[in-house]
Amino acid sequence: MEFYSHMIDGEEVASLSGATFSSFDPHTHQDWAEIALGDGSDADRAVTAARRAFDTGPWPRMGAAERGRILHRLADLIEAHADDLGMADTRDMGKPITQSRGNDVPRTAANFRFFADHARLSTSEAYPMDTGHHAYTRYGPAGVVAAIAPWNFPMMLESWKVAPALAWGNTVVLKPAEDTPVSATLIARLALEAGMPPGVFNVVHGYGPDSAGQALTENPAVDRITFTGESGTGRVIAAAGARNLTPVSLELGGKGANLVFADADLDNAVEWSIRAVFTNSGQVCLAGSRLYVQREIYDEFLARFVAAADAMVVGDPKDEATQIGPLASAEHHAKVAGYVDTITEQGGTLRTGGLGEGWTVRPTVITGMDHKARHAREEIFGPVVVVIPFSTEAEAVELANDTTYGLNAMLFTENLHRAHRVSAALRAGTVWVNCFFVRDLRAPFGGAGDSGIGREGGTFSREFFTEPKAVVMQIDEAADSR
Ligand code: TXE
Repeated sequence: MEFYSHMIDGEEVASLSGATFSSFDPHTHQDWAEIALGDGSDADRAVTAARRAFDTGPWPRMGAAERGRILHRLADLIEAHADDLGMADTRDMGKPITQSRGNDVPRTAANFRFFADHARLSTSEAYPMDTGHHAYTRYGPAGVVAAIAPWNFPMMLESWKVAPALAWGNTVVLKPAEDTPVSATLIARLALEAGMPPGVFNVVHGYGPDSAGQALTENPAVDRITFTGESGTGRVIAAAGARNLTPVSLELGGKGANLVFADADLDNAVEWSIRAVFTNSGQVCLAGSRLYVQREIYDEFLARFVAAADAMVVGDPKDEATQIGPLASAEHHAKVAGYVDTITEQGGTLRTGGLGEGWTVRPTVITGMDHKARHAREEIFGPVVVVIPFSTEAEAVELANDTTYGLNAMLFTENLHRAHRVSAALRAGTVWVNCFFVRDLRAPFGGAGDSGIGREGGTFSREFFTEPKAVVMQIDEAADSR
């Protein structure tokens, strides 16, 4: 088994305690990598390195163009190592290789490229004053950023945090999820190779509570905490941030509503609705796991949807033909299996799917269930969808908004007016019309309610990862100094 250590101050180091843990392959059910198990002392060591690199090192001072060149070199290296990186996430969490290598690797590289260019090309506001003064905004780096990541899109979600933080001149300590540690160490190695100075991008491995994750959120030398994960964990992290008055950005769970209107292009609606809920075996905060279909087309849509779900290939995630791999861990499989086992008890009918071999769950379609049932309200985070009919547009919007989450929604219609009207009425951070998962990295990303606090992406990331400063200058000597 290969050993993957922390990356602290440009060095691959073991934990101070010498402790390790294993990463488990959810398809083979075997340990496949040994990882340094960090605790508070390792997290503190990484924060000290990041602090020093920020306070005295070249990174915050070299300017966005030079940082951008290094980040583009890192993106080149990520693309060149697509096979290793893709396989690391596939072995760590069971994501089909075509998705990790074919989607997550290019999107990781794209995150570094986008934020490198965004920081370099960014403008700031000027405020001409009629008092003989001139004011403008300077966006300086915030300092040391703690990034705490989940396991469902390991390298992609890590880069979504790390790339803007670095592009704006911050230094970073990343704690990847304990289920998916390997790709973070691989990318930290590539960052050094790309020319990033030591201490700028640190990785510390470990668990959350009473471990490296919690220590990062409590360290007063951390200036920003960015977290993606479960809503309950987000509350704990927000409370830790509040104690030090450290700003937090939280991207939490979701229970995406997908509204299919009778005037939709059915082929398109079926294709995207399948992707919306079964991509990454449903382990997606954005999953369209509540599917509301207008009564006029309900039977026809359902028949096509079930047939498409049935046709999906479930199996070994290393096989190029596989569309659905195992769920990420034994614990997570047990959670999802708990929902599958209680479909009838909750008043539902299983139309297709159910538990598969090993830790797989076949694309599972439920009908007949009330909108208030647990399966239709709670984030299952597996390939499980509840299909519910609706009659009117107003009813569809009411059902969609009847949730504590507010991350995203999808709607399918060929009626332009309806598309805009319903998009405006939905309580969600992102609304996709006639598509799913398409991202413009300039657009805000995040959610309302239990789905989080704040937005990231483009200037929204700039707001979070910088400390904006107002500079007011007297430009007219005779200025009235009111
Ligand atoms: O998430 P956690 P878990 C949902 C999904 C899943 C459930 C639990 O439903 O079944 O959450 O998954 C770190 N201080 N999502 O347990 O606990 C932890 O080490 C600091 C939705 O994996 O939120 C890991 O790095 N850090 C989600 C990260 O937080 C802490 C994606 C996520 O772990 C911490 C993943 C603490 N006190 C799961 N506690 C989404 N929104 O996409 C934990 N961590």
